[in-house]
Amino acid sequence: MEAKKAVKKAAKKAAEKVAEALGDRVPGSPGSGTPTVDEPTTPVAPLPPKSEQDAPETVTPTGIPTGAPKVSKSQQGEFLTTAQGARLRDTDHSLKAGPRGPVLLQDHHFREKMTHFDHERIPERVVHARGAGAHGTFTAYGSATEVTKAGFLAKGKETEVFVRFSTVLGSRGSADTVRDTRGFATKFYTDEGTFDLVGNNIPVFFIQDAIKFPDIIHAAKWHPDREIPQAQSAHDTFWDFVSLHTEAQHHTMWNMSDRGIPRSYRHMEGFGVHTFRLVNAAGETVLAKFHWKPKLGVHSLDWEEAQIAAGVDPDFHRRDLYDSIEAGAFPEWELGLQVFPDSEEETFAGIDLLDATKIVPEELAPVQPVGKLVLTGVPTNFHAEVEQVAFHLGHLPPGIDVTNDPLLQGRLFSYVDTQLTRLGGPNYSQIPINRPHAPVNDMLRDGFHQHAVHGGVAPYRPNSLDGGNPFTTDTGFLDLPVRVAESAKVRENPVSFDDHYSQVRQFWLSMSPVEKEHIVRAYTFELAKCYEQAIKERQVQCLANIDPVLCEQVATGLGLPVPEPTVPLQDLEPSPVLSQVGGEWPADGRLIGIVVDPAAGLDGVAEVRTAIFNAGMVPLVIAPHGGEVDGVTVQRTFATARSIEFDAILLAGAPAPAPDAIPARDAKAGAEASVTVDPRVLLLVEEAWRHAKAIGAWAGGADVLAAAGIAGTPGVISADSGAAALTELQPLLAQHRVWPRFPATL
Ligand code: HDD
Repeated sequence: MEAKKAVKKAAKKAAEKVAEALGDRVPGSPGSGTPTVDEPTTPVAPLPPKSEQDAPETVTPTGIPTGAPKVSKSQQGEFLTTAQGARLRDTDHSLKAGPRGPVLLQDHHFREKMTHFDHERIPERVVHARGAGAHGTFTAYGSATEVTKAGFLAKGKETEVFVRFSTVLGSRGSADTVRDTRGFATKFYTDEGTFDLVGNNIPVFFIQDAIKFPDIIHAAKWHPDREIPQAQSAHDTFWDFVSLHTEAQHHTMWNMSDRGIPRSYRHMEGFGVHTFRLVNAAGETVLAKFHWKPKLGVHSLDWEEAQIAAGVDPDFHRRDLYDSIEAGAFPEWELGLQVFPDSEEETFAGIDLLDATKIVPEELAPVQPVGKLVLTGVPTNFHAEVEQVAFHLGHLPPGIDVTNDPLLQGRLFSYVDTQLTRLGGPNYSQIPINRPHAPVNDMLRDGFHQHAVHGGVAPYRPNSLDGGNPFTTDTGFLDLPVRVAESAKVRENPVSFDDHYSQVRQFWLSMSPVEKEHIVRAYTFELAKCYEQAIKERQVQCLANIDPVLCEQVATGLGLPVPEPTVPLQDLEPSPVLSQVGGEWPADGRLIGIVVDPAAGLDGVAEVRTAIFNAGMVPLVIAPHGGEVDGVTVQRTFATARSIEFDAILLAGAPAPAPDAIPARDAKAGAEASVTVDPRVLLLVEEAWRHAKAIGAWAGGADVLAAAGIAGTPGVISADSGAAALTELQPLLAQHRVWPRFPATL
């Protein structure tokens, strides 16, 4: 009893001492500089968890329960805590020996906060570091069941997916619109295990054998001495490699075409590239290539537009993806298959199906649609989902198997291997975004970042201690018993891999004149950025082996002689489907800028905005200042708007130069101009015109067309009202660009 009293007395004395030391700095007391809420001395029940804070494995971002057990939960509730859940009084001041310090080592909250921050970053992907991802659903048409037993391709079956798009060469923070190949990787969380289709927007690859992957990437990425250029192929080492290693010429031609600068991820095709082997329920096999066909068609940026975007909005593609999903213009693709007989030679129409530098033209083997992908959910947390997602070509469900394509075979090693460094160990498939939606019952144990609490004592087979569990099953994944050719071990390619030029020429011959013009300009630009004369000359020799006109044009641009071809030119039948020009596609989610002149009033602007919304597009009002104009909300000002953001421009007025147009360039006055227009509006219109975008005007807007000197040119509309201008504009948008405006001389 006495002892208890003494303890109480000592505790009281200690408390008085603390109070005396703290004085008016008692947290929560007036003037203490710390929050005045009662918490945590008067605890209040934490708020119920917010639904979006549920563990990602239980509910997908589109709100569909995955049925997985609730094993982890992200942060929730009202009160700030330590990582251990202890509530905190203060997170703004270090614990110091008096207000002027020094800081005490014992400040465990400081150390926890800082240590965690210091380790927030993980290594970026060695390739495809820059990317964006989204959630969605794949719905199968059932048309593939004849050739594959994969359950997710059965009629009407819906499967959750996560897609990550990327560039290849740049670092995580690099610009989206650089000239490069784009990654198109899809994770299907199927009931029979995850299927990863890890493709690109280009159907061929630089190399035929994976052992050369480090070489092409070393050549294409920055120079090792100064780590420049960033996210560019326009430099010596890239062109050194592709001109010496001519199997790369086909992929390079695609890169130099408009496919290398997509308008957005929504406007890209995707290709599984390799040939896969499919097996149906009867055990019959076929060879097949996977294709993604965008609902909105394949469209590209203009090269100048891409360059401006890289500075003005480096996140152009990422923003487009997320904005379109949030606007309800859900990106959509059809998955299609090109199917070939599973012959012993593994060729089709003379094309070696194991050569990843070759396509099979769609005119020879049509792409048959087997399902639809719709992206509907943006990530909740970029790091947790987009950064940590890990794809692997070996993630295959029953019904889909690999072939002996030597590029594919090497990839089967690389993707798991790279995650060990990037995601810190072998348990990355337990990270929420990577967790299969099929039940998992493996015998993999322990390792860094092990999250599972495995029961049982016998993670081995056979066992008699865990009731023999788990069992194998005959319905599981079957490695197809494909015959392996009898041969000596060699480091050699088949002879059929030797043709490096015929399909490159076929691509060139399949392009429209304007696309050919763009290809010439791209090669000329990129090679002109090289310093080494020998490299330029060697690549020009490669162009001579593709086409004399292409070679002559580029050589002239570089000031080089035109060489003779060193291989016979082969004229394969052109494949018109490779061209982007000539079709019509939906304009869903396209951005229409509307320039207004507050001084002249906003006649017809509200009406045209509604009409744009109703057409499934997004209107953005551009005015001299922010806020509202005549009750209409302004989304962009003359200071923030740049032409690259808009797919078309409508002009509702001719705003005079505003005071903030400084540093003022002289407002340009066209020959017929009767008014002086704000120079930024003129720049906007001039760029839109140069990039072959549709431009419409009504009321005072027609004066801008006159001031820019573009009235009456193709794709420039002058109408009586905004609604009439929009009606004339829509067919132009369906064709993506006003093609006749590009000077095409080829
Ligand atoms: Fe690869 C990432 C696509 C050949 C090695 N690759 C990666 C990504 C895509 C592709 C889209 C990004 C995945 C993501 O978003 O996380 N890669 C391809 C295509 C190829 C190809 C379509 C040829 C047809 N790749 C290829 C080869 C190798 C690799 C030949 C090596 C043998 N790729 C990798 C990698 C990466 C990768 C190093 C880096 C990050 C990652 O895997 O997860 O393992």
